[in-house]
Amino acid sequence: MNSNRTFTMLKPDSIEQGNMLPILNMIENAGFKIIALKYKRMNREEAESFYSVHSDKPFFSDLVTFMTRGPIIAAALEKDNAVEEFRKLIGSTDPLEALEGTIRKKFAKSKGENAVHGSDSNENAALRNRFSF
Ligand code: FUP
Repeated sequence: MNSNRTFTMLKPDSIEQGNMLPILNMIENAGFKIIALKYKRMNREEAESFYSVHSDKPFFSDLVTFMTRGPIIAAALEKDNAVEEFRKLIGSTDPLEALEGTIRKKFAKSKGENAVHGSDSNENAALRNRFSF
């Protein structure tokens, strides 16, 4: 199904490095409408639950520590075929593999601290609860 909504988080590294406005600009310039936005700090329980699909991976503990070390921006975005279009805009998980013009190419420092999250499926129902959108 081609959903017209997706979900993003600007991760703690983006906020720490003063990149939140440039990244939100890139998102808007790519034609996404920001229809909900929240600035918040996740606690460990929330981060563990958000990334529960990775709970058996060796990087899980570092990932949770990173995602809880400072505030994030969570946002719901709207555009035709939003999930796929936004994955293109953010680029590969590893910034070394991300294409020119993508958010991760420009702002991500490593595979772990990679600036932004973008849904890879339609997470909207669950997210409405998690972020009170
Ligand atoms: P993505 O969908 O591109 O955010 O990537 P994944 O769902 O595969 O991974 C989620 C997060 O786990 C990444 F954003 C960062 C972290 N991760 C690592 O730290 N190391 C890895 O090798 C893979 C992922």
